[in-house]
Amino acid sequence: MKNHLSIKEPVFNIDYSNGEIKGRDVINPVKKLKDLSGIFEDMQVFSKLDGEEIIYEVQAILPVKEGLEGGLFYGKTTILPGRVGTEYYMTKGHFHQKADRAEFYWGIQGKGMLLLMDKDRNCWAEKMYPGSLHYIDGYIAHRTVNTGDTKLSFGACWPSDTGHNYQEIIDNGFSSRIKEVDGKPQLIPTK
Ligand code: S6P
Ligand code: ZN
Repeated sequence: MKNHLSIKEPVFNIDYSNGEIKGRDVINPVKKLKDLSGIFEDMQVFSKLDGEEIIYEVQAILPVKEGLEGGLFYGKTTILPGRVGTEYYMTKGHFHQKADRAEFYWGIQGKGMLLLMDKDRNCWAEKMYPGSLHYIDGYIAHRTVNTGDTKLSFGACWPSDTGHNYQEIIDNGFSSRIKEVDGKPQLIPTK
């Protein structure tokens, strides 16, 4: 067989200042406030806000078909700064569909918290900042929260057969929430 020697440019590039991915076939789902109904605790405040406001954006590279075993997916999430009442802007959060699949997160810009919850609904949080690195074990629900006044961006890498279980969080939520109390972020039990 003929060996085609060649040196190629990488398929993707990352801007280290904000995590932005450049390359082919990068998908870019956007979550607006209206997509996050039932996620924030204060429904009254939520209902008065502009549903068209963007809360977070994801850029993701899915090089193989979703569900295929053995591949990896890569994503960058940016959460805007803001709050619904005292609760900071955050992602929907999920367990993994194949619940034993783990994931890495790492902080890129801004500051926030990674909210984690095990199957027994015990919650804890890890601080996120540029350079923070987080191993999210299987069976652990995860949600990210922007506790700063600038954008929070973080990277993620997870197996391509992971899938996402959002329903469990829509039905039962997290047992704790990150709210601003006395001017600083605190982990508060859900009402
Ligand atoms: C995927 C990974 C992230 C999130 C993203 C948005 O396993 O955890 O890319 O999808 O941060 O959060 P969510 O909860 O809306 O999927
Ligand atoms: Zn995940």
